[in-house]
Amino acid sequence: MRRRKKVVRKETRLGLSHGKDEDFGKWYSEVLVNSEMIGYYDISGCYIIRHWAVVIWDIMKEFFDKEIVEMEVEKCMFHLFVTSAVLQKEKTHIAGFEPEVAWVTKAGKSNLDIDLAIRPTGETVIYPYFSKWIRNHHDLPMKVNQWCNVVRWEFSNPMPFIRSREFYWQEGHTAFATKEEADAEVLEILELYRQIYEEFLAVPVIKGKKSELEKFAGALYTCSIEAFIPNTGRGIQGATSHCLGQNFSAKEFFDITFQNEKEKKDSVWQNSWAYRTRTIGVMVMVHGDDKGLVLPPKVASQQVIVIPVPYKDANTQEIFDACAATVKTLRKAGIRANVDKRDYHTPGWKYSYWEMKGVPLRIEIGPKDLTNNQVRAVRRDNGAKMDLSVVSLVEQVKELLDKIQESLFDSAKHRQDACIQIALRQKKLILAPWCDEEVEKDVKERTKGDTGAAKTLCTPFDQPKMHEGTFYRSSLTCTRTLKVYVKSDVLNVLPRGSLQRSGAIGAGVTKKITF
Ligand code: 86X
Repeated sequence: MRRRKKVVRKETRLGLSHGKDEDFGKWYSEVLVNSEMIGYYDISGCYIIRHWAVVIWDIMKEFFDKEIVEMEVEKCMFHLFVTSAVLQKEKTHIAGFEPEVAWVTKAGKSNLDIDLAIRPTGETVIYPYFSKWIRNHHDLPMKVNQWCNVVRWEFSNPMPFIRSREFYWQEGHTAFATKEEADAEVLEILELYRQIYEEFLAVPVIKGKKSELEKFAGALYTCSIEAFIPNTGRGIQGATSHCLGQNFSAKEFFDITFQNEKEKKDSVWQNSWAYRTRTIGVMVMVHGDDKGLVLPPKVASQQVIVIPVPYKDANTQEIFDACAATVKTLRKAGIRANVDKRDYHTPGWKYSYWEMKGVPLRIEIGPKDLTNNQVRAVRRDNGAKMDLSVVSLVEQVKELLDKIQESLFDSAKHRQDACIQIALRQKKLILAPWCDEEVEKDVKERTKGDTGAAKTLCTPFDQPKMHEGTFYRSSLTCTRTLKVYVKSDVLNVLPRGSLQRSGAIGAGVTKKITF
């Protein structure tokens, strides 16, 4: 592997000691801590989410809340605790999750009469009340959403935002009279999730449907959006939107029934959907660099940081006044701008500090800029420098912020597309013809190991064209012939993971694709 210099700058001591391509895991946690997004806590898998990250979360939340209000989703706040009796109601659907449930068993020194689980997800907390509140078709649709924290005591290695034992999310739970309404909502919500990733976080995603094997066991079907982390070469689930069908509303589970228009009793059709603070982690992983965070302007807590650059003989007060005026002008135009007035740090130190924190645009104001009625702007994403005239500052800054947002997305999209191949090579997303569940299981089984198994992510709704008669062959050397043949026009995207190590997936596949 390529050796790289430490990026610690001598005069500032603010750099990172791990490069992104050198040790991705260490780079990631260092960036999060140094940029003041998270703090480590004394419980493994738990992290303090600090202001710099909370603001990003709030911006996404504001967008999402507004959109779901349009869809007439109501707000709610259900309880943190579930009794084991109620949790058991979902037994068949949550089988396999039990080891992750955290319990409260004591108050002070005395044992509780009944143990209380801390919600790992809201179904069991919410659906008994759906059962009570829904009586006839006038009560439908019923749509609720809550923003809350949940606890899942995961044992695989924790990672801030990506896999933590306590995390924040929104969970939406809805009930309809018909399957058609539920189907439509699944996609509507999925589109909002795409917008959050692509338009806010500038992270390209693939929308699609999970395989039977990878869907939520309680769902009729699960749709998801999948992102890609080039450094690990792995796909990551970005958010899910499930159609639960009538699985939970059935009599033997939560018994959520209504009188339909013909006065007949019927079970409701349900959906549930969620996205979590993982979104922030994915954004950091995709855009960050060796100088630290790179924030897309739309979610950046500060979009512009103004830095005074006083010179020995220059009029310092005048420079500070110009900085304050600049911030005022920008803020008036709705741009999140601030000035770093600290007089105990050099401008150079401040540059590194705000680069670490990922602020999209830096504006420097020195004596020469005052004379020329201009400011110096420096882009965080590509380091480009330019002089902006004070006269049209707002327009130019807005335009620059839009450009940064766009080019972050474009570059991430470019990197992702370059990694989608109909081949199984190095840290790639695999776009491969789908065979059947037997093969899906086989791939997962044979690739399991420390880097995680290659599992199908989703069937993308957008399907590339494949012509009748196309033959699918692996580009790998064949060591074992699989029973793979393509039965349908369905293509799945597989993360690369450890395929290379096992090296034989898809080998010798020569059957014809039938449409
Ligand atoms: C699955 C399914 C679903 C509502 C969503 O993905 C959207 C929002 N929930 C969640 N799931 C569990 O049901 C689950 C249950 C227990 Cl008991 C657990 F410990 C962990 C779980 N993880 C996921």
